[in-house]
Amino acid sequence: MQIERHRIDELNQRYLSNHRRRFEAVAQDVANLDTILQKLGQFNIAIPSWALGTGGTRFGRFSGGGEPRSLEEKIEDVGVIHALNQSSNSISLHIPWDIPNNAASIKALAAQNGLHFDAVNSNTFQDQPRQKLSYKFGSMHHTDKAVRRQAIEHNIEVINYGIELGSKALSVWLSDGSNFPGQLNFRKAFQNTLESLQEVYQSLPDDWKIWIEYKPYEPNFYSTTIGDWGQSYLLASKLGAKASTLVDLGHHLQGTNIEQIVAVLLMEGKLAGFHFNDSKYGDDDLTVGSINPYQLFLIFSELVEGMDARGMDHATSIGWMIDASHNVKDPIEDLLQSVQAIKIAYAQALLINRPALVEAQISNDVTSAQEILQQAYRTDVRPLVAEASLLNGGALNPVATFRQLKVRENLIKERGSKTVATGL
Ligand code: PSV
Ligand code: MN
Repeated sequence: MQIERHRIDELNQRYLSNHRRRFEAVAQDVANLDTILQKLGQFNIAIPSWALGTGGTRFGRFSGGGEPRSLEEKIEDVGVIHALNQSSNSISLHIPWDIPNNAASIKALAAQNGLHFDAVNSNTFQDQPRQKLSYKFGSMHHTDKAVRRQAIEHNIEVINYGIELGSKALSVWLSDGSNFPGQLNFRKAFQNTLESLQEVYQSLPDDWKIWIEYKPYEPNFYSTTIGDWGQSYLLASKLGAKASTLVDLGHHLQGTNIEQIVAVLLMEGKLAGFHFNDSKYGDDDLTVGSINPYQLFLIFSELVEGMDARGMDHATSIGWMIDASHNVKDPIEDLLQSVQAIKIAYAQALLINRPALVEAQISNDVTSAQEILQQAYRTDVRPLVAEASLLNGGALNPVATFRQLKVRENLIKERGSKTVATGL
């Protein structure tokens, strides 16, 4: 299903006068309004191919109706999201959940929907039906060289799929770890991982990157071989310039100061990008901004400051992607909400009075520093985000428009009510 532009325009008319009033109210206090609207208009967040179906936990999965049954249908769903928000112009594939069997036609379909391919993701955390050796005790860190070889070859295969699609990065998350003290020699496990990644690194085309994701626990509950940003950073440093650290917001222990991690990685030129989601307890994969929007804002505050300090293009110099899924919402609505939350946090970060903040920091005026940050955070920037979407031909209110256009009802008619998308 493709949404025609004129249908979005028609629905925008309903919200227009209300929007204008709200927009004028906030715009009059924004000094660099045009720049902010332009930056918001250029900002895109990739959609993961595995988030388009209803997710699940190990206790169950409650599929919604009209879920995409193939990669083609997943691309169409991302096309719907992008038509509505004009901010999701790429899709990130997870192999082998979504193998592009005919790259040329998949690429053409994506282009028809205004999309390109973001990073490709490998999967050595599950055994596949025809796989020779098991990943039960890990993949790249495995004690058996043959298992490590299989994992290396899988990653090279994923790079090759990505080359055909025009991707420019391989994103690696390893579930390798241990469940009990004594199970693993940490040093050897790390060394094996490094050597395996080095082989993968050698297969990267010149203009490619490798992004290394970390996670403290799950599925292993005693140790994870790439458990935190330090371990990921160490690997990325040893690998070379094409390697950097990917931050998944859900991959931190409670209370971790993620914004500080982001600031340091950015300073070192080793921040690959993000997997956005939100969480209350662990890797909960909840809608971005649903639990702790202030943390998201603080992360964006560091991003804007750190990227500006290095002269980096906000929209394109690192990878922006959602990595979320859950049981109870329509996946497209969830993704629309997530993208909005990211753009809101970004807009608020752009509003921060930087010179005043620098002044407050230099003079150790802690009270003013907090006031300055919260002045931006407490500004209702939703009309700015809506205006940027409108200027790009998107919906003023993506979720409401999705509902008014009865997209899900149409997808159920087209695909049936008992479909299950691939993914976790
Ligand atoms: C692992 O929890 C993770 O964040 C990795 O990015 C995986 O590729 C993704 O989730 C799969 O759901
Ligand atoms: Mn992730």
